[in-house]
Amino acid sequence: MLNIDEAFAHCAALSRASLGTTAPNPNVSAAIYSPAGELISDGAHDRRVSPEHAEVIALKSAGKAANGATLVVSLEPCNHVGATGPCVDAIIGANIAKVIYAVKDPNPIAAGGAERLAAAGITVEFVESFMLSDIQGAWLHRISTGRPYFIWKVATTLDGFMAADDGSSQWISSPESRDDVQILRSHSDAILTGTGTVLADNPTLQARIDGAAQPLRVVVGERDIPADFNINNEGSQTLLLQSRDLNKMVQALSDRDINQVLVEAGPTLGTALLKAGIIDEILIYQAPTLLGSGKSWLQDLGIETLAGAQRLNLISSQQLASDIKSRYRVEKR
Ligand code: AOF
Ligand code: ZN
Repeated sequence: MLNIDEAFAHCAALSRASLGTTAPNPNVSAAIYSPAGELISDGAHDRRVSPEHAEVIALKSAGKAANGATLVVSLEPCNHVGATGPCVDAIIGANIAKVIYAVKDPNPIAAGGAERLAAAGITVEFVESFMLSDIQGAWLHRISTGRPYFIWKVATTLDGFMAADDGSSQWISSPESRDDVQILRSHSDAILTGTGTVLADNPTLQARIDGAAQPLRVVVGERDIPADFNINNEGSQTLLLQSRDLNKMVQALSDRDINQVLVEAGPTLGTALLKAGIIDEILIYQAPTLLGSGKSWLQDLGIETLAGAQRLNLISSQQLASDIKSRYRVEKR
């Protein structure tokens, strides 16, 4: 018997491996199981390899074994001709008996796949998965709002400081948290920062992982960056916006069909983005240290009373060595 939790975990692992490689498309993965519940084949969309959709990759690799089998897929199969033909046609042609999908396709041009499959006599089941929708969360956000998903990443002491009074700030979080940030960078399509951070820290803003997808580096602010700064090195592209207009920045990144933007900025730019309603998620690595005073990661939000507090919704919380990594969805005001 097919174990759907195991099948979804299998798809999640495949999708995670191609995060950051699929924009403007979603991180779809698919697995094909025999009637006895054994894995026959799988596939994940990866634009570094081909424009083929996950379902088609899995079907091709299953060959005749797809006859009468069950297809588990993280997104509703598409019903349109785009870069490739409709997946629904390939599924029907392969004589798949049952399709289980985890997220409904909100993309109007591709939707309607489930009905087409059912009309062709295939058993179709929608089994909602938070895990698989979270993995495709940035894309789902972009498709439904027309804008990228912005994650503001911060590393703080337990009492909420990102630097001591003398300005020292390096290595607040543990090596494990810092490795996690490298993965997060490679899973993002762009990294956003300000000229102030670039001039102060001279960061590379690349994912220091061999063979990883490298995000576009985006710098906002009016100050000039000298040509020999790390941000201008080779290996990934840099977009210097030479402006403080945050709405223009959002437009520029929306126009590039970017799914996920990782904000690695200081408190001034981060707070401005939050106040402008641009931040969708705050990701905090909290280290078990106390400073008592120092530089807060957040500036004045103009809130005077508790009733006016900016609310957040906890998505997940996890221990990374001695740190706590928490992801919060920002409630729109
Ligand atoms: C993907 N990969 O594995 C699946 C997708 O531009 P196209 O023709 O590649 O179509 C993209 C749309 O197809 C996408 O927005 C989504 O609605 C649907 N499914 N897309 O890139 C996949 N299954
Ligand atoms: Zn498709």
